[in-house]
Amino acid sequence: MTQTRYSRSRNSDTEKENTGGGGGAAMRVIVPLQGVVQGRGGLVLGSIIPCALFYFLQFYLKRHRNDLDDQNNSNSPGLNSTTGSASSGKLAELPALTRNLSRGLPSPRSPRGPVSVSGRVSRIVKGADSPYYVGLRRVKEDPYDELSNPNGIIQLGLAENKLSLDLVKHWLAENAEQVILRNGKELSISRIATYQPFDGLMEFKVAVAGFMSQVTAKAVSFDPSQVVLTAGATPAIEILSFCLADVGNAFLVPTPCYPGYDRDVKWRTGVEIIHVPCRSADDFNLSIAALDRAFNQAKKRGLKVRGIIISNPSNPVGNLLSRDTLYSLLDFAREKNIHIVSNEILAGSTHGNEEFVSIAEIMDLDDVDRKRVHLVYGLSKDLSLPGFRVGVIYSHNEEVLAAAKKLTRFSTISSPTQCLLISMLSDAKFVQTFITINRERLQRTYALFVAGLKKLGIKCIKSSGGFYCWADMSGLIRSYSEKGELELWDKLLNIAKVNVTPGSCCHCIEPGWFRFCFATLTEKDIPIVTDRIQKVSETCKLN
Ligand SMILES: *[C@@H]1O[C@H](CO)[C@@H](O)[C@H](O)[C@H]1NC(C)=O
Ligand SMILES: *[C@@H]1O[C@H](CO)[C@@H](O)[C@H](O)[C@H]1NC(C)=O
Ligand SMILES: *[C@@H]1O[C@H](CO)[C@@H](O)[C@H](O)[C@H]1NC(C)=O
Ligand SMILES: CC(=O)N[C@H]1CO[C@H](CO)[C@@H](O)[C@@H]1O
Repeated sequence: MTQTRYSRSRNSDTEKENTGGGGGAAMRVIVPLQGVVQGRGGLVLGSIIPCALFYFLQFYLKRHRNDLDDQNNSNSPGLNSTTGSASSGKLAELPALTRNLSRGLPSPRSPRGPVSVSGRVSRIVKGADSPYYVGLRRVKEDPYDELSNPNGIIQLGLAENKLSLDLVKHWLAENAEQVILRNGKELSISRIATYQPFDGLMEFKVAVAGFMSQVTAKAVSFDPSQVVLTAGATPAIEILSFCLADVGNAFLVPTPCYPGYDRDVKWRTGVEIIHVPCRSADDFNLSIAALDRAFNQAKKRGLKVRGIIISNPSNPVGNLLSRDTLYSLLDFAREKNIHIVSNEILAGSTHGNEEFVSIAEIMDLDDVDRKRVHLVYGLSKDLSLPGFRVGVIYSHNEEVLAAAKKLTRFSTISSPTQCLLISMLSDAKFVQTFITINRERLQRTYALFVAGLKKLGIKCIKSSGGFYCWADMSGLIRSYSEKGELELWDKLLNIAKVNVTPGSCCHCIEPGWFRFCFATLTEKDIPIVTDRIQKVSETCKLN
């Protein structure tokens, strides 16, 4: 079975090579020959033309072979087609032989120059130089540890929740072995070692949908049949941008935004992002007027806007979208006939007194517009399991769901992971305890951290959800510009040894804002962080 499949896919690969590029010539020769075999077409079509074509093909290849041997052969115009048809077409045995011989001979040719990779690759590699990624790398090289590396860098740049890892660890210690190895009494090898649906086991979808309802305080009942599971929220966002927009189309993204959208939305899909600035004067609240302006400007530039991507609770600011704002947003999307992607990965990590409203709740009330609203979720934040790679697409758009299911072939969650988490999420007592305790801890750490910054004269926007303080440090920058902001970031990283995310990485247009992720800290760490920041802030004030 496996072998048949393997050889079949090999064949189809070969077919692809043949039809693409230089192989086309050989294919065109073969097609008239079929006419003879099938009794269609006359003698001329069937044999003379192909023979003539075949002859000229060989003649052409030989000529170019000789030319190439004489000349510099890198990037010479004839090279691509020569290589293509000689290596792929079965008819071109003769040129292939010649090549083999000439290659065997030692020749004093100049080297062919560096091997080149795709243009996409260089764009991606350059992207890794943003301060967001530089900071993360620096922490990896020199991570702070109270005992073994007290002068190391403290991580405040990564949106990871370590406050409640002990709860997860405890559950795993008690249950993991039982679940994986002896599901019931016997080892369920057929469930974990064989192919399973790529978009997730139905039982896991049921468990995840139940968890999503629980974090929204049962305000929404999520339907497991509208769920597609992915290996983390990153592919969920990518799949949605792939499904909703074509190359060169754009999404509106209110800023400051999650620094990873540039990667998730753009890299592989070729989709663009239009940033829509929110302002400190509005507490960085979403403004429909600003969205409207951005939409119209894009239209003038000939860019097709296919949707808007929001984060709720917002990352990095931590504010929640009110019910009214969600209705206005839906009106806006309806008027412009675009989609809404709502990233609600922090839905269960709210820690203020404000009510969190999922867009799914609004969507439930309106049958017509369900098809334009898509939700992204995951277990990386709300269950502190980023290493398990569980992401969710929730949509009522059947076309999007059908395509997304096919695309999960590239980002499937492993079966052992799913089996383990089915058990964890079905443990109602654990889930309830986790959500409650985790919220309390987030609330406490947030309050302590904000108070610590306040003592240094650094103010944060009021946050009700997520792991971040969005702090105004514009009073500490030397020039009111991105340059000034990055100078301060550099001092914080290299002198204070704390890694934070500068606002420019979140595409904030006002310089001097920084994202501090406090959920990576223990209570003991907080005074250490504020002491370190204070030293830098004093030198800034002196200058
Ligand atoms: C081959 O390349 C070298 C250096 O790249 C150049 O100096 C020379 O003129 C080239 N010869 C031909 C025939 O193109
Ligand atoms: C040959 O390949 C190079 C690099 O991939 C490309 O720029 C060039 O257009 C190709 N030439 C032909 C004749 O296909
Ligand atoms: C921002 O939105 C929140 C929640 O809707 C609201 O309480 C607050 O007053 C708004 N801030 C400004 C400056 O409009
Ligand atoms: C016919 C011929 O020369 N074949 C050679 C092709 O190249 C391989 C590997 O370099 C040789 O092993 C063959 O002898």
